[in-house]
Amino acid sequence: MSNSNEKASQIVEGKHADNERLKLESDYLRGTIVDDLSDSMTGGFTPDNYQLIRTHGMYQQDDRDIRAERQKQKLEPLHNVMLRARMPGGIITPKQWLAIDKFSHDKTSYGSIRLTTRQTFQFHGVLKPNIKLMHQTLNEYGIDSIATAGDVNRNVLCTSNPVESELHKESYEWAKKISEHLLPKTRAYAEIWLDGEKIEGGTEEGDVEPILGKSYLPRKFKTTVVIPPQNDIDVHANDLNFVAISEDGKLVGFNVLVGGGLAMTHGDKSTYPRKADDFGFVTLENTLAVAAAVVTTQRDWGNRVNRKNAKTKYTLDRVGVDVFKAEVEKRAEISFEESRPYEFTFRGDRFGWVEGIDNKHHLTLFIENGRLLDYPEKALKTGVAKIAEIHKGDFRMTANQNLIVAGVAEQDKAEIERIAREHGLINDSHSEQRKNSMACVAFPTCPLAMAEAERYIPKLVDDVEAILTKNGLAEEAIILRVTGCPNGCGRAMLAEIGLVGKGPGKYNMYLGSNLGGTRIPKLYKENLGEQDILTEIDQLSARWAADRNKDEAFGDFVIRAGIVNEVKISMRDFHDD
Ligand code: SRM
Ligand code: SF4
Repeated sequence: MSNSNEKASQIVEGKHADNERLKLESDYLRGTIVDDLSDSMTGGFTPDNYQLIRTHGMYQQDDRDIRAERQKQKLEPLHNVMLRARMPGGIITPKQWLAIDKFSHDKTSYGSIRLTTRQTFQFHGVLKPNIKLMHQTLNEYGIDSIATAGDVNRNVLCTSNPVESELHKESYEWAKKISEHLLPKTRAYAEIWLDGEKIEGGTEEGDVEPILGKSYLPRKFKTTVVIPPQNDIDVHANDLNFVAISEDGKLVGFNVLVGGGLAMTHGDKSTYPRKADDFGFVTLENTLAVAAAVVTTQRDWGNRVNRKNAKTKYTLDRVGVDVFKAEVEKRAEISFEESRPYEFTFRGDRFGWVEGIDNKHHLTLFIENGRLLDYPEKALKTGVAKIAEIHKGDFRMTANQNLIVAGVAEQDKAEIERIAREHGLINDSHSEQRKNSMACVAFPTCPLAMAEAERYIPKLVDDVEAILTKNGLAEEAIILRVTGCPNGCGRAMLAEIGLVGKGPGKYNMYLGSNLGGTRIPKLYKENLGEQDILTEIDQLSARWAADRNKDEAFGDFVIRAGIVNEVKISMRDFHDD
């Protein structure tokens, strides 16, 4: 650890945000959640517990489509919770899938499963009387939701399709190890949801939570393991990334990237999306120590006064990358070696069948916005459940909200494909544009949504497809992402065209990320309505078609053509005019 003088200079002085009080007073994330559960007068939780249940993987929500109507009837909002599971690397077995399929059907108000941009699933609309049952059902099938939200290290991502090679398998094992290592150690989750025996919290900081501490982290923290050249998990959205480096097909260690993050607040220039910085290479035996050192440095130096500037990306810009890195080396008792060469060239999923080195087959299904539901014309959710009934391998949720049916034997391929086609899970008419488009959840469940996203993008993509075809670009695709507010859950801040919700039907348009996801886009126009967006995309894509260099991607073109300036250093360039 650093000496106290050095440490003091890195700490932001001032009155701590209220979340700090509630974490500290929570007795290691217990709060009074148990009392709230037995209060049948309300469907919701008291304000402190409203925050604390996040660390157990739940958010209190209500259906915004019916909020005004209930208010008119003098009813409280129809409170329910959204659950987000912990699934490092996104792997789920058919047995587990069938259990979550049944629960979502029987016990949630929307009846859907939502695959997220962080390789897991969410249930929306679970009423209070079903919450404990939900955790117990998941637990029976080996699933939990510990630390998938709140000021902790979240679900650890890993590049999808891990059985494709030994390297994938090893990397996935590391994602699990890192997840376990950084997980809260408190028994609060087991006690509250699984009726585990009550264990007294430690008396001194560190007894119970040696890595996270009694006040946990200043803000959410996100970690990945990524296997270049694929950057499907979008490293630059994450606080801590381990880039797999191999020699002769064997994993030898990781390049460590620290300080990525995409959120901002409209009108607040102290907030911005930022790329992660390269700290250097570490060998496998030092990986967990480095993970803990980055987390504890952010724990001790992160801004606990202003939550808007509390993430690791701001800590790095405040104290300096070199100072932060030196502290990590000191705490982990290592010296980073020079980074090993690698390149990210793509981020999309590889749809259809691919064959692994183990002679097994893997089928990637495109799930629009990750929403698995039985629509009148296509029973997507039933289709996946039917596959789960006969599938002998496993499923992998991707960070692009898609689903891989993994580890299929040659003789089972035809039947799985038949079921998938019959239920609309394979649709050969889906364009490259649709497969490269993504949106966050937004309305009606997200309380922070300013504009539609998931419900808007299918029609937007229809229109963009028509525009591209008109401009002679039918075979091309632009990475297009929509988020309902500037928090950036659909990762619009790493899109070639990113639309960020500003108000109902209004979006800011950002341009200029690249195919590898290593460039932050720049604001192009503000407050565009849906028709303005199409007009802009029409004009921009026509210019791209006419003036592009051979094979030049849209995001590279808009920068070369001077349509927007390149964002090299976010703190300096993102908000300049
Ligand atoms: Fe997110 C908050 C949904 C990925 C940045 N996010 C929310 C909440 C929980 C709203 C809330 O706080 O009440 C949204 C719930 C909507 C709903 O009804 O389901 C929500 N975020 C999502 C998901 C489901 C979007 C999706 O369509 O898949 C993703 C769940 C991931 C998971 O499984 O853990 C999701 N969120 C992201 C990402 C993308 C990523 O991590 O790759 C980001 C940007 C990256 C980053 O963190 O910088 C992201 N979400 C946020 C933020 C802004 C954080 C910040 O730094 O300020 C918030 C709001 C907050 O934390 O205050 C937020
Ligand atoms: Fe909600 Fe905003 Fe995240 Fe979309 S980006 S899910 S609107 S918080």
